[in-house]
Amino acid sequence: MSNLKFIPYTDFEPLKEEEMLKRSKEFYNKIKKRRTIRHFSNKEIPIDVIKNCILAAGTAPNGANMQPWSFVVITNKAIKQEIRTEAEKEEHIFYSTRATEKWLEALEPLGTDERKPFLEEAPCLIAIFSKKTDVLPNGEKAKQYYAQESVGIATGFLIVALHNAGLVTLTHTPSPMGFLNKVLNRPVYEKPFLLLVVGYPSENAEVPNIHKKSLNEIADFIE
Ligand code: IYR
Repeated sequence: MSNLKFIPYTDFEPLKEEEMLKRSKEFYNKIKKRRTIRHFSNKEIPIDVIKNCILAAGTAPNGANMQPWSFVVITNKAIKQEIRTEAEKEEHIFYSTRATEKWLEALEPLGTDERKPFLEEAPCLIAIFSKKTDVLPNGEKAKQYYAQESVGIATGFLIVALHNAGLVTLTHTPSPMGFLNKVLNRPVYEKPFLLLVVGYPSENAEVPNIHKKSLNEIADFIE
């Protein structure tokens, strides 16, 4: 690495409009095949694929380049079991008391409930933590900027990278997720952001018959 404060950006690849159109369409056609999966096979994942996808996530734009994230990859059976037990405790309270009638109604098409067998069945869990502050190598504390936004963007990158690598994911958000600090032995300044379940769909995996909004519904063009 050079010591220059700024270096020329030479990685930009100019494209013809036709090619831009083609690539944007191809990408949309690929990403629209991504589905949140709740039925996983127990087939193991090559760990190097996960490592590459996390490297891709780590390229996300973020506040003051502080990269306020930690990705904890769990393939250990006993830890996955412990996470399932703790998540199901929270989910039981969520589904029986915390969630409003309206919220449960909104979840109905997804068919979710308090049972989370995929936390044990899937080969890999990635717990994503957002750092409110970080500890520098000299032991000093450093405030992080836009940590939630940054980690959200990095998580998006990760989900896309995993989809592109031929894997499926479930963005799981047991709430509250404080148990992840305990189970995974993470410092208090790391806040659990979400738990990504990663693997392959089981043979008979099904997905809810739901649809994405049209362009008109999600975008306005002001010229
Ligand atoms: N965390 C619960 C409930 C849940 C909430 C939303 I918003 C979802 O899109 C899906 C589930 C669960 O995982 O079951």
